[in-house]
Amino acid sequence: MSEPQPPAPFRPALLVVDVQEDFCPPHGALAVPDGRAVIPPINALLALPFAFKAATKDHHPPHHVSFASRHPGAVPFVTHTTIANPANPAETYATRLWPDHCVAGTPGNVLAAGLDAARLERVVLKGLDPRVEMYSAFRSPLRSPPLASAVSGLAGLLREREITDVFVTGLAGDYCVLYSALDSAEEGWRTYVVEDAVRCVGGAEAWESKKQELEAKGVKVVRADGE
Ligand code: VGL
Ligand code: ZN
Repeated sequence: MSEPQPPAPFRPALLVVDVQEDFCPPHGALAVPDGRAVIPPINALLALPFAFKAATKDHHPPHHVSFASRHPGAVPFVTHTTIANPANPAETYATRLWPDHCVAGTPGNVLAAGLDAARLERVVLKGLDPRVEMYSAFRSPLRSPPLASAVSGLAGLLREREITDVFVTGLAGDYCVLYSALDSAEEGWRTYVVEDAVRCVGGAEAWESKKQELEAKGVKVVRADGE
């Protein structure tokens, strides 16, 4: 007879990605369709006993490389540009350009009104380096070598707290939520996206294809509303 095994550890973290005024209608500079609808389900999750609850904020300096206004002739939402790794110009990354958004110190940068922020243990900032795009809550897509300024410290916080499972919510499902969840899974955490607590820049249609990409890479898509 083998010894009874202790239960597998389950120490879940809740990650609230970029639920900021600039990503919310009606006035946000980069308002995600129906973006404010993520707030009630996220608040319900924030009331649960997760081992760690953290939010991220997109936190850009003025003239960030992802702003169309930085690139002569570029049109927000339409033009793409190629960004090179400042530490290795051979590594490049193509990215969509946006309206100026989430600039540090502006009203659009703050966590959205009504989000139960008092329950958050940490707010992790990302996108601070004016030279690099950073959708993921963990790091810039430019990785060879990774720039110190483009690694958020989130992975270390999750490891310190011995997190086993990461539940990702927030905005936008087709950008920062997507890349945060993919990096979380790649780092080895069991990773879930709570789909009723997510909205996409490209609306419901965009979510269907991103969902397939997530599931293909081992991320589970779940719901908080039990539907
Ligand atoms: C995001 C576009 C630009 C996001 C951030 O939080 O999904 N999207 N910056
Ligand atoms: Zn941004």
